[in-house]
Amino acid sequence: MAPYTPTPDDRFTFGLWTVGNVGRDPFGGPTREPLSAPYIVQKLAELGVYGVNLHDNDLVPIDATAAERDRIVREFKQALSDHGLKVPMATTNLFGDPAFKDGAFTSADARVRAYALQKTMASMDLGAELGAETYVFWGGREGTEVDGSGKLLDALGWFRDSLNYLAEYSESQGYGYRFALEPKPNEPRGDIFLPTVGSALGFIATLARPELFGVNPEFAHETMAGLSFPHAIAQAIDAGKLFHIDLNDQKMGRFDQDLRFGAENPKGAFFTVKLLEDSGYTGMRHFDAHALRTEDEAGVWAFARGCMRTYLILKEKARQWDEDAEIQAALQAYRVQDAGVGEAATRFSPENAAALKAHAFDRVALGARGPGLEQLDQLTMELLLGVR
Ligand code: GLT
Ligand code: MN
Ligand code: MN
Repeated sequence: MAPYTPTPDDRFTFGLWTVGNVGRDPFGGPTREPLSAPYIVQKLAELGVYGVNLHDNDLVPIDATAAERDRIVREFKQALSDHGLKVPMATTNLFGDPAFKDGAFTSADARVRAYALQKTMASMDLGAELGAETYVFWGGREGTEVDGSGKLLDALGWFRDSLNYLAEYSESQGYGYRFALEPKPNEPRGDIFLPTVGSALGFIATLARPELFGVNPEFAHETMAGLSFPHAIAQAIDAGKLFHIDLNDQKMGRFDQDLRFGAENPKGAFFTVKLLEDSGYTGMRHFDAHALRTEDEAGVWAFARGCMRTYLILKEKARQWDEDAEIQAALQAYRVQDAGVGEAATRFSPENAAALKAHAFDRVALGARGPGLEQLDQLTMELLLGVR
């Protein structure tokens, strides 16, 4: 097989809404014809993808009758089994319909909050029927433009109550979902609740069943917040909470671009791949991105192939980085292992603390040491640029 050709073992996934994106934006209508779900399944399987994820309404229109729903789901399941594709993750569209214009779980209207619960339970039923194990909550409309509404604290409480309710529903149905909260700082709302990975992690600790919840960080969303994606996922990994990941790319300070993975910030993409691979992350590598609005259908499949090829190329680069003697020597020199104080700084005891307090450090020498980071970073750049 040609190098960098994906296979299902790579656990790459796309959403129906990603390759199915028709190129609509706030200033113009679609530039591409819609692709049917069974056709998307066939094309993704041909590309070596492992699975396809969906919102309820990516597959079943919001106003479908029960009979229409059953027919659509039957045809979709047939396509999945014909082409050997899985549905690892499902989620709810709680942002498209005007009913959710001022929030779903955090709407000030109790009827909307109840409807959001009802819609999500139906969508969880659908996801379970398709075999999904991860359930994502992206609260796109959960936010405000008008803080004069005074609902900031109430909204977090309503959000918590809804997530607690849905976790119990999942458990009572025996679905066994792991839930992943997806943060985003803004767009479509002026300010979205739980804007960053750190906010979501803090909120999870306040839920009734925190062990069922993790995060679904997205490269573009942390970047929109001016933050580092590798740092965000490192914190999620450290907390044991990286349940899912949305890979794409983004220029800082722009609208949500959802660019092809690695298209804008290959170095950030490299350290993202390296963290996932080094940490032993076993979840899906989901690409939540779409082809540029300029593209036709051929451009859509070039986009999808490109996301996966870039991941695999960077995975190979990460392996080279680990095996590069000069890089490893620079790393070793950077990390000074022995603090010269024996056990005193490794574990608290009154004796250790007394010994550490009595130790004489050469503060000036500590400050004078050059850690070699310029050279280390240049070596990384040269490796990424292909001259090592
Ligand atoms: C929407 C959003 C994404 C979320 C999807 C899941 S929907 O496309 O921009 O970041 O991951 O609800
Ligand atoms: Mn996005
Ligand atoms: Mn996303």
